[in-house]
Amino acid sequence: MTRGRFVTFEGGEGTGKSTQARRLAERLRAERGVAVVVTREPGGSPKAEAIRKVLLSGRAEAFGPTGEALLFAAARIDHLDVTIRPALSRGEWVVCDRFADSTRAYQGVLGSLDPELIASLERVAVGKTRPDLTLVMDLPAEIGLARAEARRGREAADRFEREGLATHKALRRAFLDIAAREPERCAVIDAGMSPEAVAEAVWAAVEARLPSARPEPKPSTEASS
Ligand code: Z5A
Repeated sequence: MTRGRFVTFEGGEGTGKSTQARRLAERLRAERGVAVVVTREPGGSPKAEAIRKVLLSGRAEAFGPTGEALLFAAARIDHLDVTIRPALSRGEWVVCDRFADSTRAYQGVLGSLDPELIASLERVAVGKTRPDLTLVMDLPAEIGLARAEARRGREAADRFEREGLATHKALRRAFLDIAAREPERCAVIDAGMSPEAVAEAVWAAVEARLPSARPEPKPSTEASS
């Protein structure tokens, strides 16, 4: 059986990753007829969801930036083992809301972690299961934060949402840097358009980078004279 495709959404807060991950999955099912697993990080498996709670509550901050990065990696190992690799082996597509680029960006920016340490953790946690396509959702940090705040309502901000505007601007740059370094894997999407227009841009990137397997043209049955 052919391995499925692995697509990740990355970018700052409130850039529409969850919205677009859901929309892409629906369109893949409808237009390509493929089975799709929609998942997220941190989380995506029971043990990783438990780690997510600790990370977003801010309780893991006491371990310092390296400790937090190790917890993200531990969650990722379980998520890959339990959810992502089995789905890909079944020939399904996996659409994941955040993945290893978020560790590069967030732990790189927030903890000033050595990129070599982050790369080593990525090698250990991710191994060969790299995304086939990463959609980097790009939006001015002010707009993303305003969207996230409006959606949150009266709920308290989590450990990462509490970071200031300067940090969120640095995160935007970090994601754009990743896309510039790996243009064959990453497509930058203007996330400032309407949800419908963003969905079209996402679909165009998927069609261009991961075209559906077209059937071989049938050999002509006409006798050649
Ligand atoms: N983190 C990390 O540090 N290291 C790691 O390795 C990983 C993660 C994997 C997870 O938070 C946090 O963990 C994350 C980084 C850190 N921190 N932050 N901040 P999360 O999963 O809870 O949150 P998030 O990933 O940042 O997602 P989000 O804030 O929920 O935003 P989103 O998924 O990008 O957007 P959305 O939920 O689709 O949309 C947000 C709102 O905007 C919503 O009301 C939508 O209806 C609206 N929206 C969406 N699209 C549009 C458009 N096009 N126009 C107008 N309004 C829109």
